[in-house]
Amino acid sequence: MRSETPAPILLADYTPPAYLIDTVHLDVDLRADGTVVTATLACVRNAGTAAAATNPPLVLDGEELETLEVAVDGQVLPASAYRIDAETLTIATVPARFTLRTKVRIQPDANTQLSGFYRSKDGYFTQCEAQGFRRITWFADRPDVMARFTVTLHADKAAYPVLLANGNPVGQGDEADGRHYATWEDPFKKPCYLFAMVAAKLDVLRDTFATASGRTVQLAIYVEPGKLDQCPHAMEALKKSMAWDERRFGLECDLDHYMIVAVGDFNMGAMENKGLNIFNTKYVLARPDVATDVDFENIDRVVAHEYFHNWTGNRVTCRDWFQLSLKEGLTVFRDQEFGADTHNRDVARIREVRGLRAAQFPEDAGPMAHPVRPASYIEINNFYTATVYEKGAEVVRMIQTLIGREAFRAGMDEYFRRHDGQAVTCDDFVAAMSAASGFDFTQFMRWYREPGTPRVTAASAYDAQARRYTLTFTQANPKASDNAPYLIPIRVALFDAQGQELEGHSRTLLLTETTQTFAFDNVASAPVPSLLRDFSAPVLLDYPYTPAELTLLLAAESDPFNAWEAGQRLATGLILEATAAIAAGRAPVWPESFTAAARTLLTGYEARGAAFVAEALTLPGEATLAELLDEVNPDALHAARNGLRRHLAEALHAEFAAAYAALAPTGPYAPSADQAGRRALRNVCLGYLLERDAPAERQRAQDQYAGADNMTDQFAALAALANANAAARPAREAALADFYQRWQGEALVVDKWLAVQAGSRLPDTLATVQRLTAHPAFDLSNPNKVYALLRTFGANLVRFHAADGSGYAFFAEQIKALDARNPQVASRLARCFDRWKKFDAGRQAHARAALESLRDHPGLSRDVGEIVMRALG
Ligand code: B3K
Ligand code: ZN
Repeated sequence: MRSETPAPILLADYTPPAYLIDTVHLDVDLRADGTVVTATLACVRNAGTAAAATNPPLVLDGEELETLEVAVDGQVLPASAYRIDAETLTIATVPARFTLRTKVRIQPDANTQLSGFYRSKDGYFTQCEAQGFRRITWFADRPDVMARFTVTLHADKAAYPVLLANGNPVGQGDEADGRHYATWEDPFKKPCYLFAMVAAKLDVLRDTFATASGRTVQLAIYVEPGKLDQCPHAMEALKKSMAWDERRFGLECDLDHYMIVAVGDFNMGAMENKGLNIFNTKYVLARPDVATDVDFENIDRVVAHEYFHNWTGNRVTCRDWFQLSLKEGLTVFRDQEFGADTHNRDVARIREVRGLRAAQFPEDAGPMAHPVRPASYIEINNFYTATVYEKGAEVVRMIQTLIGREAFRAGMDEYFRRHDGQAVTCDDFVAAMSAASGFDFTQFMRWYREPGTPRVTAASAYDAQARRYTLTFTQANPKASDNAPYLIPIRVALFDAQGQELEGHSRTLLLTETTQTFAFDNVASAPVPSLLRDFSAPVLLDYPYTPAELTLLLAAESDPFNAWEAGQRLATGLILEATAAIAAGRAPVWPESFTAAARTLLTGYEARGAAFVAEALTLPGEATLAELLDEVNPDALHAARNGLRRHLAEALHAEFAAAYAALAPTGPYAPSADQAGRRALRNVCLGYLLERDAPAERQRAQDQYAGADNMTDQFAALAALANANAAARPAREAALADFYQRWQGEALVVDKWLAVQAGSRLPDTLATVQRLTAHPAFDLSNPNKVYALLRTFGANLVRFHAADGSGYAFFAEQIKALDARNPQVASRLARCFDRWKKFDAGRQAHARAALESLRDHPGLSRDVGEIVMRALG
């Protein structure tokens, strides 16, 4: 049993730092018995604080540091002059301005958490956000302490020829015993979470970028030796991002050197360290034969995201970690806009919302619900969430919707004019937007403050006599702290019965009351409303649409998001009805009108765009559907969704086959939006075709698998086979064996192989996953492998939530094993339990037992502890 629960950190408790640090000199000496870090800090009492007059003690953060020496102004302190405990170094008396020198030894080879300075295959790397810098040296590890850093690294030259840190190289040379050194100087003040250093053996791809003002930035991407041919796409993405940020926001790169280093062991996607981004290899390496269209697009987005942080996050940073969405929500919004501009805007928005509904809405409805700006946390790493990132981006998007694109741009200019070089809050960002637009955001701030997804219910009335149409909206959010209404922008258009959009009636309604009515005059007949176009606010919207109205919108709506949404609503209604039917032992019914609508989409893909049709023919996912049910019967839901797929496959067999043939590739592969859209639709067709238990369909998938010249098509065929019914078993096993054989040397492709098996709907998936944990391809110390195999399984609704609790029990054991090495990754896995209370009593009993066994596990980390505690509630 845990002896104590750590106390939460509260936003309300924020106080400015007692001491600031102007400059930092780090001398980092890599040796076989550990790395010695000598830090020289120019410290000064923070005059602006109330405590300044009281001569407060100096308290610095540190974790797992072996302290060798502490000196103030050159005088080595006796041990009695300072105090060290598990997390802090305290020096009771220091002058108002002084130089602190500390010497510590750290053990990067033993650092399995991958936070701080750690070993990976090709050398040593860092990850400091949120609180990893304290694992390197004693420091005020908080984002409102910003310092100028100079770093000298010393290491064996043959083993670690590449020595990097933030900023500009200012010196390098050889040392005795085959060693060498390099010194880097970062001209910008930064919080220590943006610190990075690398000592490794890596290959490099170089390029340059000429900025709008005519400066030249040296670009470099460092990767594991032998992988240079997988770098050009990331380099192009970087240059595209740099040009886009100049065009759209007038933001130019402020650096002489911009480096990206790819590392195979990394807890998350990538990290925006100033001038020295460190990336998970997953978001750098790509070649058509090893990366899919989605991989290529994700690389564009992540490269852009980290680059955009250079302004939104680095030049202007967060005052404290509660403000995380200040940089993350804004930067996700920026990378979304970049993706929309450079790929396909229509499909980008659809995918964003699909992602939001699959991850953020469940989070907001579950035990981890928190505001975009949380008010408290136990472990900050648990708050790098879909709410802070994706809902945060929706909040920024709403600001743009409310004031318009031009005023939004002016607001960004104002934000940088006011706050360049500062550590600020979400209020500061919104105040700049308000100053630039004159818009009053007082009510809007509720979006930052409250957890939970608002539910908006709409009703309509038509008065033929007055030719007046009215829409009445009611809003509620049971998770909020009170009943006050949100400011919700709702984009609306009206359509006539023929599917013509009524001119002059497309508006953005500003819902500010709990219940509010909006009138449309001069409306000739009762219209069909299209509500929440482009998903103008992150809400759940209920309106009593008839299937006929939805079918009309699916066919006629020019806003691609709402056309897609109409289709999703139709499918959702059918699947939920079928789920209830199956649970009650009845056979589901599939109306002909739905099949007809799907047929129209499929045969009309040239006009509507293949990428859109691929999205429209993809049914809502099980996790998203589960949120709509009070009690989830995962087997019935699974059977219902697959039943509809099977029904479409039978009814539209000829159309799927024809589209599949017509969409065959005509030229060499390129990851362009157009080609990717065609491949996506063709592979959706393949998936449906394989729903039929026919040897010819299996053969089709096998042929595609064998003949594909790119990973997108090869993997789509493998995935279709991996999910195919019992009769396809031999074909499935053969393809899986071949795939592993072929790609076992490419770590990222092996991840796909693990994931496709863990996500499979086959009934024996748990046994497969258990077996794979012992396979040489799996490695509990590599986060990508853990995410591919275990998190994919945890997201496999029907298999993870098996009625006998076997999925839960297995998972709890894996989390325990992982927690001992890497609490951040373990904690992410623990989130798979979030929605356990949505299931029946039997499943709940099993889930509770698994969660309690975690809670009672000796030595459980603060990370997993917080998740488990909230889940058990
Ligand atoms: N800022 C990093 C995330 C750091 C996560 C720390 N647990 C990546 C990003 O959002 O760009
Ligand atoms: Zn980010």
